[in-house]
Amino acid sequence: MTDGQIGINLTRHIHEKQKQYPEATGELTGILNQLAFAAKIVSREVNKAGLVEILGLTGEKNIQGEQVMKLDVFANDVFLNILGKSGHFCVMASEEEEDVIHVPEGYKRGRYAIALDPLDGSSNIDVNVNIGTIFSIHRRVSDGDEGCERDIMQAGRKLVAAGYIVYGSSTMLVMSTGNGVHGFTLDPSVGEFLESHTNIRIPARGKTYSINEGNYPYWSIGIRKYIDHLKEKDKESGRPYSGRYIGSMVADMHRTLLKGGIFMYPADKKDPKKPHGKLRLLYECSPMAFLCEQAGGAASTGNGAVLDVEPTQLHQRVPFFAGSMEDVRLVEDYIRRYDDGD
Ligand code: P6P
Repeated sequence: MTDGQIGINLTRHIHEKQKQYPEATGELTGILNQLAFAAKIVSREVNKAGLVEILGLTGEKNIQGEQVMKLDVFANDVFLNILGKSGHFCVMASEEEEDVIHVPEGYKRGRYAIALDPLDGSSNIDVNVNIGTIFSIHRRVSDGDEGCERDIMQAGRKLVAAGYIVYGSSTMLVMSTGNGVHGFTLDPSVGEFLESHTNIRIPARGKTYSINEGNYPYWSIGIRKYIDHLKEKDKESGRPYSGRYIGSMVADMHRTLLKGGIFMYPADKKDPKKPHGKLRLLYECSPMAFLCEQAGGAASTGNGAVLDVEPTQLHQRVPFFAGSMEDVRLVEDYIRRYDDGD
């Protein structure tokens, strides 16, 4: 971009895209702008977290039983307040809240429902590792005054929009409304998200794998054999792959979207309370799967597409394998060959 030439901001990008899709409503523009507004506020706090007391733990635990960092609480409050009063949503869901959240009294109930992980990877906050917000947006399906859980509990295949904000060396919003995946980088000097990554495409095959190897003893045979396969030397197929694991899903998935490879959180036998792995379907796996497929990649539970899973519980977890199409297909083959019937 030459000096003086202002990049396309989020609003203009969505407006341009909507020209191609007359059925799209102007409402998506409003929704994404509200998300961007909340993201700017959270970004400001995340970027100064190292300087102020906000880093401390609240001493409370969220419904997942995880220690809640103060920024978690702050991000949850900011997003739910701004989105709840935006007039776009009939109901909301958050990783930090046990039940769905209704729109405050006196505010319009809108035509959409949103599920959020307000600050994913928060255990990394105090070591200055990238963290992020993940969101998924469905059209309302219920009727009557209040929205309800049914509006949130829809298969990812029906998503209207999804994306994440990654708070790192820069703050980026990466999203899709079903017309490809696009990235916008926050320019703090003008307070705008400017288009920086147009039509992100995941390479068909990658060179890295991303998984918590500490869980190796608890994986199925198929997963262990697949990971062992990636470590074998084979020049022709570009193996051994390099391992890259940050432990913050948004950061690991951001790298996978841009560079290719495969990110995995399989089911494991480590915690009987989490037989399907650690990642949640509605506000982690579904939105990331939507982005992967929109970018030409794939996202699987190991036995089928994540986007085809019909949700049964608000905070349900699913095994997750996502990234380059060929890499995801290969891990599915290993699961079919060694684990089917498990
Ligand atoms: P583990 C962060 O707590 C998170 O939910 C994801 O962001 C991340 O991918 C995963 O958990 C890391 O889990 O068990 O490897 O520490």
